[in-house]
Amino acid sequence: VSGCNSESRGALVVLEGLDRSGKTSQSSRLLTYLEGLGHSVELWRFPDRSTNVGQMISSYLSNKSQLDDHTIHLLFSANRWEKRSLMETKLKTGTTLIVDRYSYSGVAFSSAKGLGDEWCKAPEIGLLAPDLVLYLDIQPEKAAERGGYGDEKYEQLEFQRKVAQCYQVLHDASWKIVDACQPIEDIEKQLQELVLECVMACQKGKPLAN
Ligand code: DGP
Ligand code: NA
Ligand code: NA
Repeated sequence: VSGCNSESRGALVVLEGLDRSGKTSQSSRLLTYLEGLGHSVELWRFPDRSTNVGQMISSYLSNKSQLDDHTIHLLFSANRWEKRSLMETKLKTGTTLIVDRYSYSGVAFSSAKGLGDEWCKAPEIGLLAPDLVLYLDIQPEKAAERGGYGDEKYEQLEFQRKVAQCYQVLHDASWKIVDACQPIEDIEKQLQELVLECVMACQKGKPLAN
């Protein structure tokens, strides 16, 4: 199998990190990069605020509604589940997905509130496993300096400190930790290399896992 053969599958690449770590701009740079190489690629993000569940999440994040911590946790997870079959179809038909946040955000943000790790992980079981997780590593204090936070619920230094600690215990073999305080083009270059290597491995038949 060579190049962008339609028989080969796409890669599931996830970007994770604290708020203001640069995930969103690096995700779109990756999209442009892979498109430029002629790959079939889409940029996704979670929460996907366009669905009914996503609108409930959005309302919660902007403090327009209040929900119990467990309830919102399950909604974030449901929001990933409602995109699972489309995700699988895309990957199997050769489209690479660059995904801005995924299950690791789900576990890190809820365990930062004090919910148990195992309970937080349970609803994520059976979602597709990323081929590569790019963690944009930044100190919470540095992130907070970046033009300040917006007014969404979790954008507070004290809480982001807890989230950072929770992320630290989540990393597994699929993770690559990238220093998010480097110049933006340096980060971009590193991510490009990592993603290209991953896309190639998937094209060569690396199996898709749950
Ligand atoms: P974003 O649109 O990437 O800025 O995400 C919105 C906020 O929601 C951000 O503070 C991270 C948080 N978040 C993303 N995914 C989850 C999740 O699955 N669970 C929880 N509790 N928070 C999440
Ligand atoms: Na945010
Ligand atoms: Na973001």
